[in-house]
Amino acid sequence: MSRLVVVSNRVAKLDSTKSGSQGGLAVGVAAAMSKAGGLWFGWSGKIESAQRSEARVETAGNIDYATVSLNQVEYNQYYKGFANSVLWPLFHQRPDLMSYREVDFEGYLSVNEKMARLLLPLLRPDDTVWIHDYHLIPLGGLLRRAGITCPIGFFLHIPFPPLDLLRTVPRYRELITALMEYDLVGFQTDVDYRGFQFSVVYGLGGEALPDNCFRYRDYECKAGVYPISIETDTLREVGKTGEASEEFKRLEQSLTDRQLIVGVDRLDYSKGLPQRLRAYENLLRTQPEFIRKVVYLQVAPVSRGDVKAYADLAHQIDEQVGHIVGTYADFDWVPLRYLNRGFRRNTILAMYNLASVGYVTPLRDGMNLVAKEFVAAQDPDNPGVLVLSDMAGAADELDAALLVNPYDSEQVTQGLAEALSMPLAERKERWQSMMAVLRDNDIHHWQERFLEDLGQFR
Ligand code: ADQ
Repeated sequence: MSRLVVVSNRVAKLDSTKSGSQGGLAVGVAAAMSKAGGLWFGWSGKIESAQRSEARVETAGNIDYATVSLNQVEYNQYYKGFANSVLWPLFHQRPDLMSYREVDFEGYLSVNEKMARLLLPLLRPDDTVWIHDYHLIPLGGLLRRAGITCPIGFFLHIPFPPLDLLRTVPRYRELITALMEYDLVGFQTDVDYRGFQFSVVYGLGGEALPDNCFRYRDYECKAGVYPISIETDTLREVGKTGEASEEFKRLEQSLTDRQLIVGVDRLDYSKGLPQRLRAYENLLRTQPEFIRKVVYLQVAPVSRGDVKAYADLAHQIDEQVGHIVGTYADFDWVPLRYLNRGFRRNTILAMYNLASVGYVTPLRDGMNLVAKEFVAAQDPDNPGVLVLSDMAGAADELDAALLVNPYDSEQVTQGLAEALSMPLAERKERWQSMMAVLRDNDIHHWQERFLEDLGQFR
C-alpha cells in the first residue's frame, strides 16, 4: 500500500489530552492521519535564526512527524505577510483587510521552495502526497518539477474566492496555474469549486473538460468537492470523558437553571464575532424575558495576534464585551462570559452538550468544524439547537440547522430566540437529520474519497 505523505503549514502532534486551539485543519488532518498513518511534514511553529539543512523527524505511533523551522524574515513574509495578510483576508472576501507587498509574495515562493527542498529527500516513489491549504499552493508544482512522479493532491480548507476578488492579487494567475499543477484539487463546497472553474476559464483562458478536469497550456488537473468532516461516531463518548473535568463541573454548577449559548472560535475576523455579540445584545434589549435566563459563553483563543487586523479585532471585541456586561450584568448574573483560551478537546465537547444553543455565525468559513462537532456531541434524547450562518461551508450539509444570514442582525437575534424556545420534538427532528448527514460523511469518509480519487493518478 502506498504511504500517505501529508504536508501542511503546521504539524500538530496528536494529543487529545492537551489544551488545544490549533484550528480546524490540524483537528481534521490529525483525525484522518490517526487511522492511515504515514509522514506529516510542515513547519514546527518555531522561529529560529540557525537553519538546519534537513527536517527534524520524530515518530509517534504510526506517524512520522518531519518539521522545519522558519527564520524571522521567512515568518514575516510567508506566514504573516502573503499567507495571512493577503490570501486569508481575500479568500474570506475581505479585500479591505488585505495588504499586498511584492516582497511577501517572493518570500512565500521561497519558503515553498525551501519546503520542497527539505521534503524531497524524505519522499519515496510509491508515496501519495497530499498538500493542505493556502500556505502551500506552489508546493505541488515545485515537487513535480524536481522529478516527483507520484500522485500529488491539494485540499483547500478555506473558501475559494470569486475571480473578481482574486484578481486583486497582482500575481493571481501564478496562483491559479500553481493549482493546475496538482493531479487533484479539492474544495469544501460547490461554490468554491465553481469559483476555481471560473478562474481557470476566465482568469487564465483555460478549458473546462468533461469529468471535472481542466486544461491550460501543458497543465491538466482534476478538481472536486470534498466537504471535510469530523469523527462523528466517537465525539459523544469523548465529550462524556470531559464531564469529569474541573472546568466542566464549575461551568455546570454556575449555570443553575439557565440556558447556555456556546460559541467556540479562533479570534478571527472571518468568524463574525462583533456581529454575533451585537445580535446577542439585541436579544437582551428587545426580548427582556431572556434576561437572567441565559448565559452566553464565547470561547475565543487569540490567533495570529501579531497581525494588525487581528489585534484591532481583539480590541473591538473587548470593548463590546465590556459594554454588554456593564449594561446588563447584575450582582448574581453575568450575561456573557468571554474566554481567550484553549481547552482540552473533551472539555469543549462536554460544553457543547451542556449548551442549549450552538452559536456559529461566521461571515465566511470554508467549512466550520465547530458546527459539526456541536451536533455530534449532543444527547439524542435532549439535543441542543445549532444556529448556523449560511455563509459557512457547513450550511450546505447542515441545512436542518437554524440557518441565519450573519449580516442580518435582526434575523440572527430571532434565530437565537427561536433556538432557546424550540420544542423537544423539533429539536430532535432537526438533530436526527443533521446526524444522518454527519454519519454518511465523517472524517474518514472525507479522507478515503479524496485519496481514492487521487489514487487514480498513479
Ligand atoms: P478554523 O478556521 O480553525 O479551520 P473550524 O473548522 O471551526 O475553524 O475548526 C476549529 C477547531 O479548533 C475545532 O475543531 C474546534 O473544536 C477547535 N477549537 C477552536 N477553539 C478551541 C479552543 N479554545 N479550545 C479547544 N479547541 C478549540 C479551518 C477553516 C474552516 C475549516 C477547517 C477544516 O477556516 O472553515 O472547517 O479549517 O477544514
